[in-house]
Amino acid sequence: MPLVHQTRLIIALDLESFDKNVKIAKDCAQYCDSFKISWPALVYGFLEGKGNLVREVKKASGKHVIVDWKVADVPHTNEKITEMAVRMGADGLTFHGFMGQDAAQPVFDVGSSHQTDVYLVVQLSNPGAEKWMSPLVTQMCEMAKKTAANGVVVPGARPDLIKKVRELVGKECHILCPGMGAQGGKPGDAIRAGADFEIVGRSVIEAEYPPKAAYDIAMELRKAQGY
Ligand code: 3DU
Repeated sequence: MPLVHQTRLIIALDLESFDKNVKIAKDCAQYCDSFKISWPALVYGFLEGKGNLVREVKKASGKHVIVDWKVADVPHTNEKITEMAVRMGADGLTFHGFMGQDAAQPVFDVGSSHQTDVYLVVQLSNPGAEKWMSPLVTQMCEMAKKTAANGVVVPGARPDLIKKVRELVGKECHILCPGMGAQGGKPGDAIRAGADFEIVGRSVIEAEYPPKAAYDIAMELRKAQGY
């Protein structure tokens, strides 16, 4: 299933409960374009003996699901990890480019042969990433462009960086931005700076009523597009 622009919101299902993550997916599906599942959420599901959270979220919501594994290993291991994401039912997978083209290539190859989107993490949104990852931004964008990655992940509270990345990757490559809400980014600001999607976790999943929180953010994203 492709990631399409509708609400522009991606919800990060990071709760430590399989059932709660699935319930949020069901209740919030109409207000977002995709759900993102991190390592901890997926592992909690297995520890709880509940099985494959990716499939359950897809079943409950009918939405695109991204597995946020931020793959960063040697080539043959990256190939196996990507195959596992495909078998779990992922529509998208995140990975790092800093381990080089040879290690990134199997992620692209396996992903594209199964219509699973691959999203290259250009820079993480924590302050420490500035030191280690910002010197590589241009090279990471070049790699994303050369290998036709479906998208890149860029800090949402950095409009200057979003604009720079857009210039480097072009219009076809999706820009996905975490760091909105709980990490300080104001919902809508990343879209205004040229991003395609904003990723929001705690501001939705820890809200008293998650569908209302998701609806409110989706409305902010509409405003940011000038509607
Ligand atoms: O801060 P929030 O609760 O809105 O969650 C953000 C999610 O996005 C969370 O799953 C985190 O692991 C992920 N993420 C970042 O926060 C920053 C990145 O650069 C990449 C992913």
